[in-house]
Amino acid sequence: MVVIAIGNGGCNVADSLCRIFPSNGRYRLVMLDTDSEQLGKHKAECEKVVMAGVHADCEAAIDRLLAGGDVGEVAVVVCLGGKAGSRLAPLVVRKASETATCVKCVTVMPFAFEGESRKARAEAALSEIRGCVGEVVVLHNDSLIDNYADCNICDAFLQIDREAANYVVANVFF
Ligand SMILES: Nc1nc2c(ncn2[C@@H]2O[C@H](COP(=O)(O)OP(=O)(O)OP(=O)(O)O)[C@@H](O)[C@H]2O)c(=O)[nH]1
Ligand SMILES: [Mg+2]
Repeated sequence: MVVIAIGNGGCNVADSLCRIFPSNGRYRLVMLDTDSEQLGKHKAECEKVVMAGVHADCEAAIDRLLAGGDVGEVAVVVCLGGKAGSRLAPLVVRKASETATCVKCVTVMPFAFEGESRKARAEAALSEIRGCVGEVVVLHNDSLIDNYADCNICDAFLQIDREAANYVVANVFF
């Protein structure tokens, strides 16, 4: 099983995943982002790949990632609405669906307060992802945060990342 976390939010969820369900050889974790500085800050021990802006370079990097014989199952984790995740996740699921035995995707949709353009970017990416993968879990930050209204924003994000990571464990591994 390869878990590919994409964009800063997706990689934050993957950090939580590693805390609640450490790899211990059960899965290979790869983090992808266009932002090398952010990528360097994630605590999980894993492969980290900085994706270049040019489309063809990204495709080549994803091919390298998925090369090497039987990739088996691939799970993609991404928070949609930002530029990196919304651009790269559809690309990754399309490439993975050509080579992997099974591809699953766990997505988190942006808060309504982030505005229409983020929402539109997230929805466009989600519909591309749905075009390539049968199993797509869609979580909503607006619903995830409901239980943490009293927390400060950092604590609330940690909690919702953990909740999203629990969905990854439940839907991807079990
Ligand atoms: N649950 C959760 N959602 C997040 C987190 N960080 C960001 N988000 C959400 O995910 C959306 C995308 O943000 P990022 O993941 O930071 O964006 P990105 O894919 O890195 O893209 P750019 O930085 O714009 O290139 C945001 O609009 C938020 O709704 C996080 O740590 N947890
Ligand atoms: Mg980013």
